[in-house]
Amino acid sequence: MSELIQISKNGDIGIITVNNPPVNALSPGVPDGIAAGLAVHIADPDVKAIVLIGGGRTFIAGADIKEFGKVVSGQSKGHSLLPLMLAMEDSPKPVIVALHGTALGGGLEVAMGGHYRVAVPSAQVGQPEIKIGLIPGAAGTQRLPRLAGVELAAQMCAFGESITAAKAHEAGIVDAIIDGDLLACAVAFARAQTARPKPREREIQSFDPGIFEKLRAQARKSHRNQTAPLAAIDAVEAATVLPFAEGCLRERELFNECLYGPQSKALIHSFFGEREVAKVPGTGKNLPVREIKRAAVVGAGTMGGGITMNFVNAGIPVRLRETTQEALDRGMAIIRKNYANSVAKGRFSQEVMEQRLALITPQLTWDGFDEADIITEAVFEGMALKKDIFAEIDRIAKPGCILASNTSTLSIDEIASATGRPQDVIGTHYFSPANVMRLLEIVRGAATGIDVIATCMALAKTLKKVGVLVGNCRGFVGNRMIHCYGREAQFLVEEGAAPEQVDAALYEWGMAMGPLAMGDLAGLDVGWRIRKEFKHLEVPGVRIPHISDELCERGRYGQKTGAGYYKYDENRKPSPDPAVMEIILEVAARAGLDRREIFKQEILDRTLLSLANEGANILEEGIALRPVDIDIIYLTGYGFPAYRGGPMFYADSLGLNTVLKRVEEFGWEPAPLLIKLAGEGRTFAQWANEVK
Ligand code: 3H9
Repeated sequence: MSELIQISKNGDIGIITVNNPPVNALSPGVPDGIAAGLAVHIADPDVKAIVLIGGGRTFIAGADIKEFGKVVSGQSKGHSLLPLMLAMEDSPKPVIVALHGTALGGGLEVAMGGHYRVAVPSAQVGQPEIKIGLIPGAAGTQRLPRLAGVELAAQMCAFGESITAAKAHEAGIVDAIIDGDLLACAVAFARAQTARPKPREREIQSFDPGIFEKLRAQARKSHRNQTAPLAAIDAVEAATVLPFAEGCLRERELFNECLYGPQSKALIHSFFGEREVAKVPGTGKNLPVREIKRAAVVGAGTMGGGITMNFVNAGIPVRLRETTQEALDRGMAIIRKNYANSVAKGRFSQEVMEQRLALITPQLTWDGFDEADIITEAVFEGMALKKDIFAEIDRIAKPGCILASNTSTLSIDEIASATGRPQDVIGTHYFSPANVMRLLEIVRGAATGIDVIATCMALAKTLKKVGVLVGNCRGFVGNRMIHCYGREAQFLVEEGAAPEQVDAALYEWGMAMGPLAMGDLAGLDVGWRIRKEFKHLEVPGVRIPHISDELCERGRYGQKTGAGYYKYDENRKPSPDPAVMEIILEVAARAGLDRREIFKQEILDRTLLSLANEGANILEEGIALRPVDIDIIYLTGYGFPAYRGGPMFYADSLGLNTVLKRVEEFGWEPAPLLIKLAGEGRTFAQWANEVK
């Protein structure tokens, strides 16, 4: 038997244990090992029933996702799990599958091959394949409707959300919930089944309950432009019209379409990318991190309020300081309103809301800041103001306290220079709305201690954020790149496109919203303020966009003033505003531009490729650790569609030669790394593997 699988016996019950840490994925050797274990127990006359269980923290969490890339590139033939499942179901002895942790994807499919399933209350089951751009590929779409009913099965396969053991029990996926030792109880359960006829789900036929069109409409909305959810619905629908074996063939066809399509590659890149960004050279299990038990936040504006909510949501009490009672009351009222909205939507109870609010101490003083383990500054983007605050908190904070700035653009080193402890100063750049967006850019200053970095990476996890380490430069990674993207969007408008045309092109391509609408949402005045701060850095003769600043000069800051690139009604619904077109024409005339017709492809290339070109500079300067870090920043903080993998993955998928050609056509300065890689016919991903 391979070391991935152990077999043993408990009296007349044969046991097969899967041991492929950390998540017991169905890597090569695991399915064959289970099949071999099954054959041994079937051949053993003393064995009356068989239990399949996962060793360690979980049952099988699915196929080994790393293998899919090898199959697509032809390095591996891959192999079907169907023979294993048929062998389980055709076993003359009952097969009982014992579930704990997460039985996901291929894991749930293997479990459904057994005759019975038992689970501990904390177990979760699901078919999450659509999250990596696939559909269940080992009869999940055919067995689940037969076990759980068509509607629940279609929902689980189309949207990928797991369900609890209790719900699985209610739906008939799980036959018994085990309170007590899982293996001992599964063995007892198995013993009780030895004399009973074994159910064979595959012989049941499902029927269409008339839900598929509704589900398709829902999937088109919730998973805009994505192919896998619709393929999953097609496959479940096949289970209602075809016999089991033919349904499995249809499922395989649809699975392969997804596997060889571009979206699964991008989503798998995103799955591993989210985990890779957590790996920071020099940090690791052996490096002790500082304990964060109390936090303090300076500034109760939009960002400070959102940051406060993050801490208290994780059970960390916060001292929240403002300079005026009015600002403090306004900040607390917004926090209260956000929580009340969550209660109204049923996300948590009023009691939880009150508990969270009770963890916030709103105040006008520095009281208690000397007890905080981390102080986060979240005031306006002004260097002088930030330096004053850091000098003050340097005087108050206890030794070892982390001094964090939420600055989105300013130099962490300059901010740190206002303190006597630059090793404790770091940037923690949250994204608006800070209580919702998953990204946390962690900005390393020249002197920032490695344990401070490790602590903030761990803190990101505690706050349920994706922490990405970046270097210190103007705008860091995300905003430095978005500056290029926004600049091109404005240039396109100055040269002839309407704002709604630019936004529609990028929205249809998959961005959560267009760049100009995004500016309106974030507040155009934020960038305006920053540009004023950096006015001295403008290079004479280099073209800069003017529309956003012109809008701000006229009090059009975006949604918050009811007008920006669009005008907004009382429900914040945007509509094009002729007044904006007048401003655009005025700016264009002043710049001497001959407005022309602009097509969609130009909009897409100029905005999206500007991200990749600047990303290449960022990589070469070492501001981002790897191309995937840039991708994850864009997927989790900027509404870039995960099924396109992120700006660097997207550029790789177009081919860097093509990207370079376009960059040159647009008259931009190409990043040296882009020139080099395009010349060598390589990708950012290949470069990253070599410099590792
Ligand atoms: C499928 O099953 C298709 C089928 O229909 C069959 C078709 C033929 N493969 O997330 P974590 C790694 S598709 C390979 O940090 P957690 C992960 O990269 C699959 N590796 O832990 C990480 O590695 P590292 C359907 C995997 O406790 C380590 O394990 N299944 C896989 O926060 C720990 O992971 C899914 O989509 C995998 N399947 O969460 C489930 N899973 O330490 C995907 C994990 O080097 N997995 N790794 O960074 C998950 O959702 C979460 O990992 C899970 C645990 C909830 C299981």
